[in-house]
Amino acid sequence: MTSIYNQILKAKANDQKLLAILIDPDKVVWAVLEDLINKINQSPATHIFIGGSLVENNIIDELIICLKRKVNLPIVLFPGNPSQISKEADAILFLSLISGRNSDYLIGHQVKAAPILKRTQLEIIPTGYILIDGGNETAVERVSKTEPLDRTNLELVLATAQAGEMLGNKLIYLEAGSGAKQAVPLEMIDLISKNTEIPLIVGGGIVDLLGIQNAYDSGADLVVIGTAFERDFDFFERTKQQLIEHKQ
Ligand code: 1GP
Repeated sequence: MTSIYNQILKAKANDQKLLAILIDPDKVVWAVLEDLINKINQSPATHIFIGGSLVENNIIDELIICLKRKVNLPIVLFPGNPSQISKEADAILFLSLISGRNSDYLIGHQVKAAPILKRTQLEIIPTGYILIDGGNETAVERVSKTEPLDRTNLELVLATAQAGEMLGNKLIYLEAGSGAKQAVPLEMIDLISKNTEIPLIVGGGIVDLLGIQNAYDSGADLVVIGTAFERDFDFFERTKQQLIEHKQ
């Protein structure tokens, strides 16, 4: 079986853009799970990401088992901490919060996670995770107790992404934070994508298909949509018209 990372590399090489729907297990309303699954199946999503900054309940395994029964997309963990590891998923973004200087999120949680991951078959994808100021305090900032990078300091963000690549990360994730007021600036996406080789994930505060398209056009290889889809399962349908009008 081709690994998920190899599929991402192949998509990048062929300029096929990818889209992940992020599901926060804490926010799943089980009564509407069928509806959620149907809408995912009708959406352009290529991946499902599972995770959240807190995830206080213990339902990740159950949720993934339910999703796998009915959705034929790779399920990738996007964990806030080692308690969010599930052997039921296909892969894990093994994140290092390289924009911050909190050692727990740079190496501490990873040390705790390593022996747990060794007992699973999960594909491990080392990911340099960079938090950018999105105009409001987001859960990542609060929970990780790290400062996001200034959205106007392109030089620092680029150096951080390049250091992440040199450290051997296989992906860079530019994150404005879930529910960010402002998404990652397009010029930042453009700069990082042109000056790093590894695939670029962009997420946080993207609220319509036009935002997704703009991120792709600027160089994002994979865009993550969380809040907008969580609030409205018809998100993709609803914003399609707007995109069509924009393109005319
Ligand atoms: C958060 O990048 C993701 O980690 C998605 O953000 O919830 O704002 O879409 P949103």
